[in-house]
Amino acid sequence: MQIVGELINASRKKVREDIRDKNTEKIVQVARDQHEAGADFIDVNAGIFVGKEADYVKWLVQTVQENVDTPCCIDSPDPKVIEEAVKVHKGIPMMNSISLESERYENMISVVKGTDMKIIALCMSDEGMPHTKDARMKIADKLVNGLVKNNVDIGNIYLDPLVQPIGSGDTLGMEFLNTIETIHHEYEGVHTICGLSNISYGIPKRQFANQAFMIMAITKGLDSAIMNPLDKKMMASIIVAEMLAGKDEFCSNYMNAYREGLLGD
Ligand code: THG
Repeated sequence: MQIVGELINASRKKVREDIRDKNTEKIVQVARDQHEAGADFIDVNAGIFVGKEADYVKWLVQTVQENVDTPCCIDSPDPKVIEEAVKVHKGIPMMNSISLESERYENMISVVKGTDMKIIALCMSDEGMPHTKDARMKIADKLVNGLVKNNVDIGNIYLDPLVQPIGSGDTLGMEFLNTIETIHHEYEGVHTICGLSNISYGIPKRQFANQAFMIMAITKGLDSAIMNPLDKKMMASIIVAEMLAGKDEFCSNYMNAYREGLLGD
């Protein structure tokens, strides 16, 4: 599982002020904690600062990269913000995200075409957020074809079918999971990713639901996630589920995690 640490996001009350005040020490700590917990990318999102988003995102990219050896996942719906942040990013970033919404699509394509960036592509169009597997797959097909046509390597595409709260419809969990399975069946080499915690929005014991949903998604082939890497039970759930799904040769990750005390009591 490729893990994108989600904690540097201005929608979180805990870091909002640290971003607004450009508190280097606090931001570096959140980046370092996530890196040490196993994050492969550090998501940076300053979307709530309208008009100042590009300035904050650039500062976040530079602050993270000057102190932690991890690429960033630049999280913004605004192509200009992504373009500016990519310019200050060292090495290969992940960009979050393109979608099939026409204006966003056209502008994002010109930022990513022919590059080596890892690209999150949301299954969303001008008609809004799809609820079924079939509606998602129609969008996924156009996104994959469009990106490949613009010289993006298939292995750099991360399709995000978009998780929706189970409380708003009892079919939404399985429609999402079946989309993950079909994507891996149809497009060999494409990655899947999601912000998983949306599944539990509005219900109690959210972590419990998030962990169960992660395990279910791993059985369908989910190979990346935007999540909180400091959630130890979630990290342990991923390790055991990947072993059981046949993604851990000789159970070596599992045994290493056990020896390091990462599987809990
Ligand atoms: N797909 C993609 N990108 C995404 C998302 C997605 N980026 C943003 C988001 N969804 C994933 N990131 C976060 C970051 C923090 C939190 C949730 C998702 C979080 N939420 C608390 C909660 O929900 O209770 C609120 C915390 C607070 O208010 O302080 O921590 O789906 N491609």
